Amino acid sequence: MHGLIVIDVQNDFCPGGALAVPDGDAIVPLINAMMHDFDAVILTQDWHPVRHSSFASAHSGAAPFELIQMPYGPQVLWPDHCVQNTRGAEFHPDLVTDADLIIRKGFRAGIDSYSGFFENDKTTPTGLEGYLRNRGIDRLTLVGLATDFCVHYSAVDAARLGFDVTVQMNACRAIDLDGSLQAGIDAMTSAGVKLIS
Ligand code: VGL
Ligand code: ZN
Repeated sequence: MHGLIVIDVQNDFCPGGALAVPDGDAIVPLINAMMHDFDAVILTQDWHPVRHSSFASAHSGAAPFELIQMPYGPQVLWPDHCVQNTRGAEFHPDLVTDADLIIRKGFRAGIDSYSGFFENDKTTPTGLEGYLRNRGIDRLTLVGLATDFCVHYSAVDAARLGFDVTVQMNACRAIDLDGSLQAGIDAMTSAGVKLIS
């Protein structure tokens, strides 16, 4: 069984949003068209409380895109984005959202969650693995935003968990912060993730 995981195609990651990924909205028609080819479609939704610890605004003297040390490891500080129940956290209005499952992540104030599988401590599960296994899904294709953060971390975790993972790069867009796109590509390749276009 083959699942499509659509990562964080939300207003704040699209042009005009708080953490806009260049050309982020361009992938929406592609993703909608792909949905028919899978046994299951899962959407992830970045879903932060106000003053989330990944927001630069929650740390005095810090600026967006700085790297800090959190108890669970290094963390990039972001502009406030995908705040629960705001328009920025909603899916792009053109994205087809009649998915099998919508999984929210990053909802705990003290810890971020790039991956759809584990929070950034790399140990706290979101429950997605259990859902997929319970549905008999063993192959995954990942698309969405951003290639170098949430797609990258989700793909690496999925591969480590033993899923057969492909990232369709033409249906992803990157933030590309200090070489993060190349680093993400290298990490995904090393983890055995297939990158296709
Ligand atoms: C993401 C940074 C912060 C992403 C989410 O979806 O890639 N990036 N939160
Ligand atoms: Zn976030």
